[in-house]
Amino acid sequence: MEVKTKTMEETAATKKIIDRRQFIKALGLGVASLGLAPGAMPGCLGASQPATAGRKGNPNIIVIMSDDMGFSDIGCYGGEIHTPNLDKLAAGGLRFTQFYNTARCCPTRAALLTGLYQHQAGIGHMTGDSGYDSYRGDLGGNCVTIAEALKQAGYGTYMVGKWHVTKHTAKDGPKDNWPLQRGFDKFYGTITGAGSFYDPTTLCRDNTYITPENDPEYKPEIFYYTDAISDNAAGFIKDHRQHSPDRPFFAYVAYTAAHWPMHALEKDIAKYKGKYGKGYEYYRLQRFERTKKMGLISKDWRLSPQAGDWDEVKNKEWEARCMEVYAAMVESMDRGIGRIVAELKRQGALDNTLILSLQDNGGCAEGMGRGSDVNDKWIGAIKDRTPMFPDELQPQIWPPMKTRDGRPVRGGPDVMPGPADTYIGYGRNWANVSNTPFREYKHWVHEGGISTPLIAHWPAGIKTRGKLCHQPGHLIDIMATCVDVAAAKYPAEYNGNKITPLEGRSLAPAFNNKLIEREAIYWEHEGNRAVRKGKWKLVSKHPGGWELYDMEADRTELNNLADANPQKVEELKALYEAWAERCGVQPWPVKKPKPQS
Ligand SMILES: [Ca+2]
Repeated sequence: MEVKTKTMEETAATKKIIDRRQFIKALGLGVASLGLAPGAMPGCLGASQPATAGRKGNPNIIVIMSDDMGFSDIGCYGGEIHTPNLDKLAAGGLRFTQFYNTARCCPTRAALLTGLYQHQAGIGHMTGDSGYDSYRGDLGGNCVTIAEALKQAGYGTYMVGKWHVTKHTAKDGPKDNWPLQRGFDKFYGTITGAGSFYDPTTLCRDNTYITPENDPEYKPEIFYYTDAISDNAAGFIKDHRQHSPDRPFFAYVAYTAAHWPMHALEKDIAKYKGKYGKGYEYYRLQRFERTKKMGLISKDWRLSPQAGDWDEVKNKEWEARCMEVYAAMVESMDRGIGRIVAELKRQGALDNTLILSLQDNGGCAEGMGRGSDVNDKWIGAIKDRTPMFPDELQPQIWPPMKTRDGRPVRGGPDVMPGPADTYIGYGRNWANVSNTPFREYKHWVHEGGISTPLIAHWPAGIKTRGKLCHQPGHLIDIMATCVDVAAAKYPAEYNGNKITPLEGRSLAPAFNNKLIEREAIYWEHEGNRAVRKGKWKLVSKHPGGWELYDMEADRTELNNLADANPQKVEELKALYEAWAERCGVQPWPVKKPKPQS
């Protein structure tokens, strides 16, 4: 029997929503009456309807994030990869052209989940502890996650996929910073940052480590992590409807596609066979032209320098195969997103669900598994080649490791990527294609490292179809947006801890053709630094000096104006330094503090 009694939290949340509506009504300020004429704000084209038009109740919110993908990979951002489901969300929603992440997995997740810059949230670098509160490698007690904030407003909260914001991954270690202890009602996914798609290490349901073979709740014919994420996300949304039909939900779906290793099912790779034989430059030029034509970038910007010469690639079949598998990984994810959307449609909930889809950093130039000597180290290290027991956890993030049926995992240019016994990255030159038209990669804070698509789809809240928003935004805005549209409260105190004030700005005004007011956006990762204020960006690649770019004239960062405009350099540098001091950024490489005597 369905339990109809509302919890105290729900009742309080409902009261707050009613209070807020009555307040708005009393002021005669229906959000509609605040609407500007279309195009009134040059930053955001075409949105003409209020964010709350036609809404009944607060929306469900789904944040979908993928891993290690470039600005122009998906179809609706100029890519040749088949992503019909994301394209459909874009066609029915709003695409941001200048949305930013932090250039790396852990800091992006920390900033997204908390609405703070990553250093403020305790993840100044990755999950190592450098001895400072801003570099604990663990979410701090001074921040709340979106789940913790929305739970207070009566939301069901679910997480599926990659967590990667805690240093504690031991089976019996502390779990204070695992999803269930940070506000999520249910969790299916991985605690750490990478692994085999056929046997992900730290695979977990709620607080318990599991394997692809011993999970009674998910028994697919073939285990493939991307499918597992999609299916479990759709399952949580289905269960939520069944058990809590009167409450909205928040779901955070963090795919590991298309992070290395290049792992995809053969039937999906087959579709791309021979598709990348024309080499890097051909696809970069195609993407460059399409992104211009689609209005995602200015026609005046020049294309960033080409990495890699296809004519000089020795093993073209292998090199092309790396990108074929990458494309298959992205398409598998897109198909899974289609299954999540189908579940919302089945419930009649798509209309009042805000879906935000983005990427955690730019295309990845790391050379994982690409050396011709990797197998010398990998294969011989696997002495025990017996199959693993169903309950036996995969201990390895990367090789040396074995498959569940006991085969050593291999790499290098003699091994075609895709199957479970391979572990290979797609390399710098394809990452350069992924990041078209921008410079640099994951790790760096030039535009190629930090630029991500952001699709916002919410029929009841965003009435324009297929428009572009050119206002800059950053991950820290996701929490602010969630709190705003959910009529939740970002707390000043939580669990007895004082909470650092929210850094981000709600994106909801952009849904309504209004300006998102902010002073500046900041980046620091591994000594790579940047600040963006209006059209100006000051950026430095560690250990180099400052470069200054006019992002309206030159977002591909090819014309350094630092010498021509030293005054602007000084102004932005002062802003950056004040921010770095305020957020606890340490000089790179971070040196552990001296012990107190
Ligand atoms: Ca990543």
